[in-house]
Amino acid sequence: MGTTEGQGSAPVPAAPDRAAAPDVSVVIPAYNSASFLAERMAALAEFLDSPDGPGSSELVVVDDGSSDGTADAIRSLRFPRLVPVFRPANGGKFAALVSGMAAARGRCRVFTDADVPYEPVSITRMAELVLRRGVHVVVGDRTLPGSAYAGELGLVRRLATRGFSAFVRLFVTAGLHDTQCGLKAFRGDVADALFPLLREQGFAGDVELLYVALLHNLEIKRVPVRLRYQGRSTVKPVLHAFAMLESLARIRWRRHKGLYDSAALAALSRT
Ligand SMILES: Nc1nc2c(ncn2[C@@H]2O[C@H](COP(=O)(O)OP(=O)(O)OP(=O)(O)O)[C@@H](O)[C@H]2O)c(=O)[nH]1
Ligand SMILES: [Mg+2]
Repeated sequence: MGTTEGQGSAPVPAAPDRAAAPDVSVVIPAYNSASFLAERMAALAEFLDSPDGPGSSELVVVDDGSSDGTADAIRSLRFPRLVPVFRPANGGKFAALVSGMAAARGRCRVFTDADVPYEPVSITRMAELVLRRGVHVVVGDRTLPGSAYAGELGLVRRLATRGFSAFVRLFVTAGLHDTQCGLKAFRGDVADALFPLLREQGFAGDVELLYVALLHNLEIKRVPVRLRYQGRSTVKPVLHAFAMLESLARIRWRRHKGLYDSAALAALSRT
């Protein structure tokens, strides 16, 4: 008897996909990172699969329209659970994260930088909070006891970071001490609703993200992080202070226009 692939017997696509979702997606925005990407991704993948790792995982690596062969470097990565994403033009870190988060399926979604600057064991801590306790957002915080950070930086960078944090804390993110840490984690349903609302890039992207999370009364927890690699510093204190003021004005304007309204986030804050 010939098998009839009729309507009734055909496998149902789409929905079961979620059932196969990994515990954790690690999303990496990569811009002109070809020289170190393979090495850092291999080390990260090894950690994710180790007993210290966060459980089942996938690695989502996003090329942000790089000009140095980063896309080819991503194509050459050989992990079974790699999700490559290619953006045709450079859009900035958070544009890359929006694309990566949309492609990710994990019940917990973590992002960090392509050079994996923090000890990845924090990812496991964050995933526990998200997956076992249902926390909406977990942010790395370089000011918490157990963190290792400040002593390894130069004085100017340290003062710039402190001043910037104090400013943002005062005007934007209430009690959150470190808004800028490049390691953050989200419940999958929170990421799905939150990332499409974001417009800012670079340092303002982190502020916007937390602003929207606080606006919707999401639960935000902090975990300590340990810095392993310090990148070349792109922080220019004075220039960034002005750019920051502009970004803050844009964020307030968007809120005023209702661009951060989200029925999905409003519903999530009750779960
Ligand atoms: N600079 C930059 N980074 C991008 C862009 N798009 C994606 N990224 C990624 O965003 C992450 C952070 O970028 P970095 O340039 O290291 O910025 P940073 O860590 O804030 O600053 P450093 O202290 O200089 O390392 C990296 O993973 C980049 O590959 C972009 O358009 N510009
Ligand atoms: Mg960096």
